[in-house]
Amino acid sequence: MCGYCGCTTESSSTQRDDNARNEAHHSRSHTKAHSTRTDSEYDRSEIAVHEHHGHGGEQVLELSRHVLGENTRLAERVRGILLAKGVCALNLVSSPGSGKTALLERSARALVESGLRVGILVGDLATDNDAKRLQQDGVQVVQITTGTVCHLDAHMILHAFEHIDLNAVDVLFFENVGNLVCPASFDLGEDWRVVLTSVTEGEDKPHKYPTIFEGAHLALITKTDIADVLEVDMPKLRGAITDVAPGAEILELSSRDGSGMSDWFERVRKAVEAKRAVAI
Ligand SMILES: Nc1nc2c(ncn2[C@@H]2O[C@H](COP(=O)(O)OP(=O)(O)OP(=O)(O)O)[C@@H](O)[C@H]2O)c(=O)[nH]1
Ligand SMILES: [Mg+2]
Ligand SMILES: [Zn+2]
Ligand SMILES: [Zn+2]
Repeated sequence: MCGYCGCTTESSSTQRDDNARNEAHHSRSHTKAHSTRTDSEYDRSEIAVHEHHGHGGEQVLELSRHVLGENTRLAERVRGILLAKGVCALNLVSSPGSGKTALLERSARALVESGLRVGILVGDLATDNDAKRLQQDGVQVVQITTGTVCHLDAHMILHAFEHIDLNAVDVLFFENVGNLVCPASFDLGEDWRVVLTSVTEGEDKPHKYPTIFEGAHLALITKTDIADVLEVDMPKLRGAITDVAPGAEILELSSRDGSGMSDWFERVRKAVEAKRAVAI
């Protein structure tokens, strides 16, 4: 029996075994979430279909899904554990290659130097490349290999808690699977969702993938060191983010040359202090 999530999956001493088990375990959850509304675990799911015509007269179908039920219940459990431990959790979401791991490599070093204890749960379909990159003194890293699942869910987070000492963590980062779609639907019990969009991706991404931006507390425009050479229209990109996420603060930064990083560290420290103030 898993101590954190209460499921009957047997605990395993190796991350490799745990990953294999999670792959099977969570592939099933994911298939359920995406395949049927009548499954008992997801019977509170809703799929809303809205049909209208675009500017060119084309037919547009908008499908939106709010997956409640099991993930929401487990995300509340994550939230409760983090509150009891006084751990601040930040969920980093973006498309593949936007610079999540590079940001965490640099951030972890600086945050540890400033006296914070850092944990990172990193999700990828395959390989532990990111976990290896993130390994450094004072940082606990757990790789979650998701197999065919293109997002992290709360159940995976609870299992990862079996491999990390939360009593020795002040700030816990979830590096989500690189994907601008599903991670938006899966609450991980985090305090903040942080969405990254790099200057290489184009100014239209917030309009094309609004859901992931809408729920974000903070939007980071990454790789600003190469913005000029790409002739990025920064006001247009910032405007697109504000259109879909008027409440999100926007920071511009580069993990390569370090510009904008001190503002980001300040936000992280503020989030940690806010969590400590409400911890039980
Ligand atoms: N020029 C520049 N390159 C960067 C910056 N941050 C990351 N990169 C590069 O962008 C590529 C992808 O960076 P990652 O940090 O691996 O991106 P990621 O979001 O973790 O990718 P996935 O985990 O695969 O989703 C790497 O080649 C990085 O060196 C930056 O600030 N400036
Ligand atoms: Mg990465
Ligand atoms: Zn479980
Ligand atoms: Zn998915």
